[in-house]
Amino acid sequence: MIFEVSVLDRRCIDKLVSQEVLAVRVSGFIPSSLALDIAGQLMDCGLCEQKEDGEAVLPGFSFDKVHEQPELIDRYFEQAPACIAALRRCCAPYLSPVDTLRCMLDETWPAGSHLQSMDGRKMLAGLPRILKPDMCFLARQDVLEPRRPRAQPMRQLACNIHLSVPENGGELQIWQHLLGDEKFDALRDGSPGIDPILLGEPSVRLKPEPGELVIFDSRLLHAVSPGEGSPHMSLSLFIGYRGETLPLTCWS
Ligand SMILES: O=C(O)CCC(=O)C(=O)O
Ligand SMILES: [Fe+2]
Repeated sequence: MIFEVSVLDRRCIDKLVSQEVLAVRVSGFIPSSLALDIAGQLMDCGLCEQKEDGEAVLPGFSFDKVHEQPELIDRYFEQAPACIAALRRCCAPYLSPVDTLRCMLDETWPAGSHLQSMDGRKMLAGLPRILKPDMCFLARQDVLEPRRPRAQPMRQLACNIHLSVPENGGELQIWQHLLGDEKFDALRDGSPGIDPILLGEPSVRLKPEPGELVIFDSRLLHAVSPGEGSPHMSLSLFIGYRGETLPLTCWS
């Protein structure tokens, strides 16, 4: 169910897209002390203001927001380069772990990996997320493709580089379900996601460590349980997979 490694390699992608595993854990993707330092810097840099839904936004926001509010599309693309630069600035003198991940994906995947563009414009990749104690992510499925009829068929993987984790709770839960829109909307009943209580036992439950990279198929229902103690901070992005001989792409 879970593939555990200490170095990212192509098997991590292969096993997820073939559904041999439901989650990949790359422990020590960055050293835990570095993860905690970067978490502190992101808190202090003043750019990480926290939204209601837990998304901490540098100048940018995730493309999901554009689906909800299509009038934001130009702003998304205008802010993308500034957002990538702001994350780099907040991590300095360290490298942004998102840049390290983007490089390693290119090195490990035979056809390479690059930043996703859409209609000739580069997307952003790498958004900090802060879940304060007691906040959770209700169960959701993240799917870019059906809302993009012209897009090539694609599998979407969620990547989270965990920086700081709560002492208790803050577990990622994954259910092996793909709900249709109607069923999903009925179960969420007006809230942004489904209450995990309604879904029964998840197939995967894992508690990330600082510095760990966790990757999973974002189309599967997933949630993060509320934490106690330190805030849960991570850097998140998606990987698009379109086949063995095609490049991977990254965006947030
Ligand atoms: O923090 C996590 O592990 C999950 C975040 C999430 O929902 C996602 O990356 O799509
Ligand atoms: Fe998600």
